[in-house]
Amino acid sequence: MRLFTRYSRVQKIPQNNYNFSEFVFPVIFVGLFTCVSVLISLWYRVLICDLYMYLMRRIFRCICCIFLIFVLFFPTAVSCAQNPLAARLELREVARYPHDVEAFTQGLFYEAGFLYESTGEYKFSTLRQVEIKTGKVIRKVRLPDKYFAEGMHIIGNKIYQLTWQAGYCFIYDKSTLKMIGQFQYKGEGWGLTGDGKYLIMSNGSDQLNFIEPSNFKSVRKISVKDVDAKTKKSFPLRNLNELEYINGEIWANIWQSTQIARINPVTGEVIGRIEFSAFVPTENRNELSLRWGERRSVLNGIAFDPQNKRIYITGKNWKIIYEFEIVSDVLQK
Ligand SMILES: [Ca+2]
Repeated sequence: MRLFTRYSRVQKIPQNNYNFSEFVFPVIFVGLFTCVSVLISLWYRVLICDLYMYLMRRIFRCICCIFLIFVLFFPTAVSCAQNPLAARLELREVARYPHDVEAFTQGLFYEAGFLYESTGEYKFSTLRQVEIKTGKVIRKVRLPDKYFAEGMHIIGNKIYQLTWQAGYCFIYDKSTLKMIGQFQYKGEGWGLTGDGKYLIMSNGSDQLNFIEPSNFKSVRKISVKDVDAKTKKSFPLRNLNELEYINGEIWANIWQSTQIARINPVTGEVIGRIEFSAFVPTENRNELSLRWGERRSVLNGIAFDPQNKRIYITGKNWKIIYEFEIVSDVLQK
């Protein structure tokens, strides 16, 4: 049963708007033709009769009009034509489930009808298995007070859980939630997902690190880049937080924003953004962290059920987990 009918459409990003070389040569050609026409008309103005001059004026005006129309409208037409993928994604909210408001969500993962969640903050960090429809915590382990848990991901029977600044990735046995190992890394840990072969980790910058799960060694890194809608210039997209690998794309929460970026895992280019501002619970909209003076209860948490093509979205201390179905989509390409 469809409980709600809100739609979340992909925000159209004018990246790769047009290939400059595709229209620069026609523009140069028309421009040169116009200049030559002007020179000819000036030459005849001096030497030739008035009738010919009259015809040349008419031709010149027509060429100017064509030139202006070409310059003004051609880039726009190409922009619409070359960005069909982002425009095609459409999500529909199909259900809302309760979410523990004490859960400072840092990682979310779907498997076999359950959600696995990593919650952060010192003294309150946990790893938990959650029943989706009731929000009931089935199993939970607490981390020592000195650790601030971050993103998590499951490969086989192993659960990988990052810590923020401690530099540890803890490994748990999924069937018992007992810690069975750990890796150390440099820098901060934020979000974690996997592409089926490697773990993919964010650290709050624009970098995504692909990591071999057996030894936690870095295999490669990508820099995530978006394009400014006004200036058309590329810029690094920083503050990448919770992650999810969804049918060949990396989806990333952008910290302190209400948007999720869809990222090409090979090039790091942002394919599109999804705006979730309409789904932020009222009580979480302006809540500021007393500790950091910034928005605290932000959108953070993406999980994907590949069998049913469902996406679960929540935020830090939100009381709701949203379930979306993919209505029309490039994910099923
Ligand atoms: Ca996730």
